[in-house]
Amino acid sequence: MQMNGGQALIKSLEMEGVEVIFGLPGGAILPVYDPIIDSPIRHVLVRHEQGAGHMAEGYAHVTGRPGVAMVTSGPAATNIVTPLADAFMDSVPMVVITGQVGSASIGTDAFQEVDTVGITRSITKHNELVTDAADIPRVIREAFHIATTGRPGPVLVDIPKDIVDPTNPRSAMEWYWPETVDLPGYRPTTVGHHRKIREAAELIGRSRRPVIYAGGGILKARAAEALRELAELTGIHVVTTLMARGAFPDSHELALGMPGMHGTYTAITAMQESDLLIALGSRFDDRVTGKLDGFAPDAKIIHVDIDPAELGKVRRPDVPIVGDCRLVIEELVGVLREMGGAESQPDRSEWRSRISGWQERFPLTYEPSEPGELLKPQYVLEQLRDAPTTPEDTIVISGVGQHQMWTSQYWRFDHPYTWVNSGGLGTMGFSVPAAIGAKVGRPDRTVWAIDGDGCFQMTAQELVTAAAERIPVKVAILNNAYLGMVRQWQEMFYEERYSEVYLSPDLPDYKMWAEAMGCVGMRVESPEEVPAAIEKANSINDRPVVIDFRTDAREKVFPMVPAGATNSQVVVDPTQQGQAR
Ligand SMILES: Cc1ncc(C[n+]2csc(CCOP(=O)(O)OP(=O)(O)O)c2C)c(N)n1
Repeated sequence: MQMNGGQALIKSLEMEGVEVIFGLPGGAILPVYDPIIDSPIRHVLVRHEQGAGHMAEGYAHVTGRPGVAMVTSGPAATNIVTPLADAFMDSVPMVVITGQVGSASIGTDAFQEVDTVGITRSITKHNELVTDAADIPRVIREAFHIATTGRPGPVLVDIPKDIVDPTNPRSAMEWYWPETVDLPGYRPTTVGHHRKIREAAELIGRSRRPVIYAGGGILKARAAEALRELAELTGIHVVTTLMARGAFPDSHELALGMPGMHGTYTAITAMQESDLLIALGSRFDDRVTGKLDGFAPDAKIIHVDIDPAELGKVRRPDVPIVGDCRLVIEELVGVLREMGGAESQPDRSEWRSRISGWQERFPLTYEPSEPGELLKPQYVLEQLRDAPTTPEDTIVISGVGQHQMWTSQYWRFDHPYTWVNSGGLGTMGFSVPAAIGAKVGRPDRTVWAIDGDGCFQMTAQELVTAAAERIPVKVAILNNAYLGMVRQWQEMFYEERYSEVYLSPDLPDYKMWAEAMGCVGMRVESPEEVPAAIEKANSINDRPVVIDFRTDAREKVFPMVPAGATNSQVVVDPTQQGQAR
């Protein structure tokens, strides 16, 4: 069948099962926008291309399917650079299509020309400038294959206007759909090495103080059940990194919560004192290890990752295993069972009692506000989490800053794919658009974005998109009138010299702003008002809701491992500082 390149592009997306594209048109991509009118694919028209990228990410986080964004050339392409970098750091499967100026104009500084593949080379898993309309189906097929296999990540396809423009003979092509993908040199290893898996099982059997260090790779590999089986079979406690929250239920007796700079005391300390770290789909991020020299000095390392480049990148593993986390864990469980299962595990009662001692002495804590004082952000989160109208499997999305750390700490994640967050890049402005994408992917779920007032101001305009498209997300702004996380560092490390962090609680007026964008807006100032506001927000399902919670700016996130310190130097909440460690 004869087609033009634009039609072939949309048809290729249909063939890939794409149900939604997040994007915004412009000159160079216009010919691809035209056939969308005749396609069953839904298009969500964003207000800024950064929003399109984060929506695609949010969609991918909660569905496991690749998110798709489409934008035009030049400034549109540069606007989506941040989401690409974000998705690259957090291994989020995403396909971004950018328009490009016509082939003959490339390199001439034509209107709205940028070197998109050049700019995005180091922040995409793969990117490609298509030069021939006939290549479009193959390139799209390969893009989805690369984005979703092995270590997932963003793939960018740059499309010059002439090869999609029906008025240009260069766009004419004969439609085909490649049955297979042939990419010599790209063959991710999914099955782990049997001998290494056996070595890992033996190491586990000899360890007295092991900890499972679960990372985001568990979620990417759909390995949450396998992880649980491994933990229960061996009785080994699990820490879940910021990216892995939800991969192991927080209510489980073996759950230690989040490790790292703002992790729980017990997760940090158990890793630090362990004799074996079973790192599963985790990457020894500096926010987890603290000062590397002093990190978990006595621990042997089993490191499982689908990406061979991760093994030994930061810390040399004793047992490196390249493979898909789910497949490797399942095989490891099988080997452990053969070796005698739970009965053959050593007596670790002393380790368990040390862990429970830390849990008793150093739980997460904060001082509730006195009547008449401002709200505590942790209190707001507890109320939101425990409200009878908040479903237990609510999807929670955060921005970046103190509110992100409190949300990760105080929410109780008992289900995988309920926590969406910008971990690696730490992108302010992530939460509102990511929440919109998540709600599009899971319209059956309640979706709450917990945002900071600073973050909210970066991408709030996407609530216009949400209102226009009837995507009823809920946003809780923890409005402390500051760039709170930066303020915390200035307070602790710059002698309270608060340079350029004050934002004002009232400017903008968040309630009016929300209403102007077609949302329901509310403001909450005292603890007594909190439950009713949450109940009202949970009951609204025909439009977005924004609650401006006025919170206490003096509140700091604890525990904290100061930058440059080792994890043994974790600073606990002031009320716990006298406790014996
Ligand atoms: C795009 C971007 N710019 C700057 C930063 C640096 N940064 C990290 S947290 C933070 C403050 C966030 O403030 P707010 O959204 O109000 O959240 P809070 O910390 O008060 O909860 C800043 C500026 C960043 N992470 N991302």
